[in-house]
Amino acid sequence: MEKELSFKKYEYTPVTSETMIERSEAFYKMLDKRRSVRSFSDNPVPKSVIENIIKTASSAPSGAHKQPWTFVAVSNPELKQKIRTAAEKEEYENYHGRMSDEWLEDLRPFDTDWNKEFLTIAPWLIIVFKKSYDLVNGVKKKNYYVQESVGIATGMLISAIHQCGLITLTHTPSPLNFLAKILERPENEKPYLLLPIGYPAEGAVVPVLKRKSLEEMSVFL
Ligand code: IYR
Repeated sequence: MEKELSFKKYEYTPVTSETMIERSEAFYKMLDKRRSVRSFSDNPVPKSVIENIIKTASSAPSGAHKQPWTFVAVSNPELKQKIRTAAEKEEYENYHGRMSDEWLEDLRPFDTDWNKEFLTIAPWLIIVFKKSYDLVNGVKKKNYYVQESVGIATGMLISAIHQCGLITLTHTPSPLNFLAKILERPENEKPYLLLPIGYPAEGAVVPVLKRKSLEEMSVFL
C-alpha cells in the first residue's frame, strides 16, 4: 500500500549572525552547567513538567520518523522500591566480581557503589525503552536506526531536564531486563536507560572534572 506524500511550508524564523552567536553562546553556557548528580531530594516535581520534557524528547529525529521509544515515568513509591531492590541486586554483583579491575579503577573518582538510594528518593524515574519493531495489530513493523534514534531522544530529554532547572543521572543498571518485567512492557520494548529526576539534595556534591577543549575533541577542515 503506497502512502500519499504530503508536504507543507517549513516555518522558518530568520536570525541575524549576531543573534545566532549570542544564542549559541548562551545555550552552550546553559548546558555546560549540567552535571550528573547522585544525591537527590524528595521534593515533588509537577507531573506537567515531566510530560513536557518527555514531549521534548519525543520531538527528536528518528529513522523513518518511527519514534521507536516509550518513556515510562514512575512516581509510584512501591514501583520505585521494586526497581531499587532489583537494580541493587544486579549492581551488587557488578561491583563484586562482574566488573573488571580496570573498570572499577576508572570509576573510583566518581565514588559510585552498588547502593542506589536515588531510585527511591528522586520523585520521578524515567525509564527509556527502545522498540526494535512496532506491533501493529499483532503484526511486526520494522524500525530503523533504533539505537541512534533513542540515543538522540535521550540526549534531548537530558537537556530538557537541565533546562527546566532539575537534575538527572544516566543510570545503567546491568543487565537491565528486570525493568521490562517490573514495568510490564510488551515484548517489543527493551530497556535502554534509567533516569532519576528531581532536585539536588541539600549540599549535593559532584566530582571535580574537566571537559575536553574544542581542540581536543573536534577537527575543522
Ligand atoms: N552501572 C553501574 C556502574 C557504572 C558504570 C559507569 I561506565 C559509570 O559511569 C557509572 C557507574 C552503576 O550505576 O553504578
